[in-house]
Amino acid sequence: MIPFDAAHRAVHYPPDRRFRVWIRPSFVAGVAVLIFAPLVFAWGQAAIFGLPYILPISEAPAGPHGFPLWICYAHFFNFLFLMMLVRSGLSILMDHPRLYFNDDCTPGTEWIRFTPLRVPKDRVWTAKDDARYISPVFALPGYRHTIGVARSWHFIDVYGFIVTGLIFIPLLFITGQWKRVVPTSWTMLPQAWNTFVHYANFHFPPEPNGFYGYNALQHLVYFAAIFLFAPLSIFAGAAMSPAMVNRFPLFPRLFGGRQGARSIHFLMMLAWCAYLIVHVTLVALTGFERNMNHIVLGTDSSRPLGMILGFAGIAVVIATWVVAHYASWKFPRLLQHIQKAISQPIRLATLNRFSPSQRYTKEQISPYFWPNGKMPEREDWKQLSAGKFRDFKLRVGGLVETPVELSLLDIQALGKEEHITMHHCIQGWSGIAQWGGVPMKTLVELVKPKPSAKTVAFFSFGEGLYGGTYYNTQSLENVLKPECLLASEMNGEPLTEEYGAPLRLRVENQLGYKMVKWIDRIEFIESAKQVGEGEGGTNEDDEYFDELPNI
Ligand SMILES: Nc1nc2c(c(=O)[nH]1)N[C@H]1C(S)=C(S)[C@@H](COP(=O)(O)O)O[C@H]1N2
Ligand SMILES: [Mo]
Repeated sequence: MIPFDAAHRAVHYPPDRRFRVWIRPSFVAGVAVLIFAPLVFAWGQAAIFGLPYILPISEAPAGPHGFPLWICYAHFFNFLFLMMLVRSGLSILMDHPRLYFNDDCTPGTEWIRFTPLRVPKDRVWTAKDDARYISPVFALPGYRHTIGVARSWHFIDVYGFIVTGLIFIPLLFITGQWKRVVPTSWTMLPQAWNTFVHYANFHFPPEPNGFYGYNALQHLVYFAAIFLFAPLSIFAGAAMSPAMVNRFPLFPRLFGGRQGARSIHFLMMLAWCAYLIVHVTLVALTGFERNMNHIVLGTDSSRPLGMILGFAGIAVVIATWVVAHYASWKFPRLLQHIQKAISQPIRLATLNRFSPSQRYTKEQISPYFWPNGKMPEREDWKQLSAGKFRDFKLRVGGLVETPVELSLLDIQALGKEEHITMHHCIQGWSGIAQWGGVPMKTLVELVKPKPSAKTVAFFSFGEGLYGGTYYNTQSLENVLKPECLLASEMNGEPLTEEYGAPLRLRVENQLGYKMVKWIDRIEFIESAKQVGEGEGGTNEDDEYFDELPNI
């Protein structure tokens, strides 16, 4: 259970809960043109030539028609999962309430922000400071900085959504039902336009019985939802994964980069919501009872049963939001473990095998890099920092043949590599920087882990969000991959206090919270279960983050 004590209230239920949306004016203008241009054409055409003729749709039950039960079930589960995805997605969004089309996420370059705040320039303003509150009426679990739990829901539901699709789409093609939603002739395009001209002029075109066929516009819109919105949403989501971006840097470029993918993922959410509103309105206006019998019961009658069961289905979906809200606060650990039980095996078999290999240039280095985490308050760190870390000794021990204590000079003598890489914070922002330091592989070879050592734990001078030493763990296998550095430099300069002096971890196929800043000591251990609450790190213990965040 998440205790709602003063510390948690300050994070999740802050005094400042204002909600503001700002959109860049040029973006508003662009969208207005995109919406109004077709409307103006449709009004002009109707005014000059009258409403266009629409080919009648055959009512004869030739070819695939009707709604088999698998379509009715797929329809219900899509609705259930999509609503959960939207609601948990909103919680995730509010943890970094700004969207960009540029990978550096410099404040002021966003095209939309959901915060009334401007980033102050006269003091450190971390990404966590920037997180905003959202009401649990709209988001799952809502409140502020609940991204760990929100991600558990988002992933559990996306597996549900994908499985529904993996059953639905093959069945469409096996049963011939695909002909009802895939355009089969070019004449459908002008017919769809003609139908649009009718709607745009507030005139209902002749309505075919949906049991046998849809009008051309409806046909195309269903096609778009299944074969365009769904894959685009899923692939734009995957293009935000650090493991994907670091192994296949070209993939996110399909979406205009890592932040482009995030923006498109959000715009797809808006597209789903717009679709839902128009779809439900038209279902209601074109013979509600009959339409509900089609999709709920799979029959073509006009009795009220389908409508009643349909409302019951909607009530069930709303009930899942209430249950999910309750579960989020009462059983966050269980949710985290369910998510892990599904995700971890999949990620170990897929994303985790990729070795990072990024190619960014000096010109791509971000002019701004969001800081995150709580600056250490420990006296020894402050004194070490005052002495430029000349007296600092990194202790490396645990299950190793040769425990060592290394000064920064000793570490420098081990060699240096530099990589320009993209950082991904779980909250959503990214940034490109050049990191310099000794490869973790060199350190591992120096200390010679014993065969039982499978995990490396990094302990910080700093504290976690709710206090206690900040730590995180990595599998030994992962720190041996290329690009994993014990970094002492950022953009060619020694690490500053803010960015993790004297040492920080860089492990590019994972999210930012796995990269401990202000490293005090390193310990080789058997399993992450031996440290803290055993979930993999401070954020995993206290904020319900994933232990293996390749996404
Ligand atoms: N010690 C410590 N390390 C930490 C954190 C922290 O809170 N404490 N935050 C992590 C998170 S969430 C991120 S995104 C990165 C941020 O690194 P940056 O400040 O260089 O952007 O540091 C990670 N390392
Ligand atoms: Mo982060």
